[in-house]
Amino acid sequence: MGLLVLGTPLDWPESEKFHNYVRENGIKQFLHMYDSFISKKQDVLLWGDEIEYIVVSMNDKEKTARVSLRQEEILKALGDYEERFKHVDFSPIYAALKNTSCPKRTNAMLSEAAGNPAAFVERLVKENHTYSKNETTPFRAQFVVPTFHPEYGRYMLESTPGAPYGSVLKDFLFVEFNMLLRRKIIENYLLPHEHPLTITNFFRLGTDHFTDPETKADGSISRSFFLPDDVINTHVRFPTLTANIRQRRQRKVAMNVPIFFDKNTHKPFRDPTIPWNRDLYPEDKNAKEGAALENHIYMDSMGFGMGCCCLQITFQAKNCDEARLLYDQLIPITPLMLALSAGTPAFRGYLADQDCRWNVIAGAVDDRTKSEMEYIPKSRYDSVDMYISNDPRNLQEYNDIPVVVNEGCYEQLIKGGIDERLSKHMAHIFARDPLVIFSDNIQQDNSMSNGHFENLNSTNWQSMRFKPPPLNSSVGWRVEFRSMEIQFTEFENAAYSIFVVMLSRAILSFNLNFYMPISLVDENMVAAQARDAIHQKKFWFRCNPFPNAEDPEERGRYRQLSLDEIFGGERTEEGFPGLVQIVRSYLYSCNPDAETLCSLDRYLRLISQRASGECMTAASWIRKFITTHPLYKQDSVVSSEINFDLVKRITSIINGEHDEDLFGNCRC
Ligand code: GSH
Repeated sequence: MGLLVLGTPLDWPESEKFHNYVRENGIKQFLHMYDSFISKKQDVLLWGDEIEYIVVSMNDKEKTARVSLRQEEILKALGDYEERFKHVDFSPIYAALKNTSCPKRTNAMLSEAAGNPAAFVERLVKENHTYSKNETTPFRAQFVVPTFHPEYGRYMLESTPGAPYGSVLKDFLFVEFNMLLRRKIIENYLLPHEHPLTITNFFRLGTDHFTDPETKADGSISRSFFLPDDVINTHVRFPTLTANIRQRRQRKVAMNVPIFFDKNTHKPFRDPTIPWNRDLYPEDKNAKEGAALENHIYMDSMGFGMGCCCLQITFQAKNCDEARLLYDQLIPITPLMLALSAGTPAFRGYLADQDCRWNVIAGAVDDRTKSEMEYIPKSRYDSVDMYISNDPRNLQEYNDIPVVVNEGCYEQLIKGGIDERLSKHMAHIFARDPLVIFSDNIQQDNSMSNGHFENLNSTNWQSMRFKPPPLNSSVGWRVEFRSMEIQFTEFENAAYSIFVVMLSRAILSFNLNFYMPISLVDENMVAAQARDAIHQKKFWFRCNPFPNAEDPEERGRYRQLSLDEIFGGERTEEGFPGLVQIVRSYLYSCNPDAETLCSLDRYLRLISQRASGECMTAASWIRKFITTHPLYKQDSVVSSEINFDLVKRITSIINGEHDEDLFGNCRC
């Protein structure tokens, strides 16, 4: 989540008058950025993660778990914290942690450090903890306190490390600590009954009594049957996005996730919780007129999607060309990591017959009108439509799905000297309308501002995002990897992040080629979301990504493999060695010391074991918890009691309790 602009947003009919103006000037801003930065070379490889949380309020007496709507207060306190401690050198904390192998002690130390890092460091120094900055903390963020940001849901928080991680292997050792420190800092500002959970969605979002404080679903912004407007972040950007998507679309958003049919689920399933006859807003008739499907869980508001949490990684590349190549090479990896991180088997209090959030968010911000749906194939939140690198390995035949562009913008880009592929990509992003325009921010100096450009780039939420350098900063060309679902623990979130980062390094240093027709990547995106995709689905994959693949026989060889084969290898002589093995080779090529190797090995083992099914994905684990709960009636319903016990159990796991199903022997 970038900086939030203050001001007055235009309502939809008013904002429509400025769409072309915003687009034209957005392109001018892009051209200015491009010209200013294209020759900027040799940035260092940096990266960072973003973690999203759902704050849950527990009531042990009533046995309820609800989402807590205290985002503003919590963020205000976290902002004060950042201000107060921004000059504290955190390196002694990381150094002390590195010498602690016991997770319980790590937890206790981090809780203490999070409360008052200055006092904690003082104590460490007094107790004469020796540490050498150079040896123990290559992580660049010595003096940077983690940062916290708002997100769509008023029960959500987001955190980032505070400064990017560098390219040395040793930095990886600080990732998990940094993530844990962030959670501990948040915990300091919560009430005793609140917990910051890293779960992809709240299992009973949009059911009865699911918020604390209690609210009613009758708001005019989303006009949802189920989600009160009070669950939307109150910053004007978010209600405006919500209302404008609905208005542009000329009806409410509609997501229908197939219900998981269990023994006692009524067949056909016609959801008894839908207030079919409500007559509060004109959109109330949408459901009856076909928006709500039989045998599905129907959702009708942006919050069901953007109220989900994910794990995102942003990389800074050396230069624009490298960013474009990395963007392309990671596109085929996005569905694989989505499947491996699956964590969303329940929506609105029902078990679903799918495991991921992806298509729900896609539907939640789908602003296309009925007629546009006939010629614009995807929502503005969806998988990438085209590769953008000028690398000779990016063959035209791989770009085999329609890419809708704004012709005017395309011409403007070409005239501005941008090559065909990048022009097409940007004109594709600019084919959408700007969703929120602030009246006081229309006039911008295109050489000083990138507001109009960002307006569109940041509301095209695709599985990868290409980000030019912002003006007036030292930040370079970046790409964002956006498909992963958030995991319960720092151990897992560190493992998934580090795996993707190491894979990106392996891609660049071994010059790997994962290109394949983008239509097949899209097929994989569908497969990734299936229930138990690990065991049930196969994924298109280029099995010889190595540079010797010039031979025409090798070219274009993609086959369907299981995730176990893709990550763990095909286990035949000629077969694909597996992504984990490729990452291991990269790791060894960096000559790691034993400590680094041992630490990173835990992460690689988790990735392998998740892909093989030895360890469960969060989605399978949650599903098993629900279906084996003594109060579960085999009717697909996640009752309030089951939800409470589930949240309790996840909280204990986050706090260090071992779970064989999730971690096998990896989290030690
Ligand atoms: N939580 C989302 C997911 O699970 O994929 C990702 C976060 C996201 O896209 N947030 C929206 C946004 O616009 C909030 S409406 N973020 C700012 C951005 O993408 O630049």
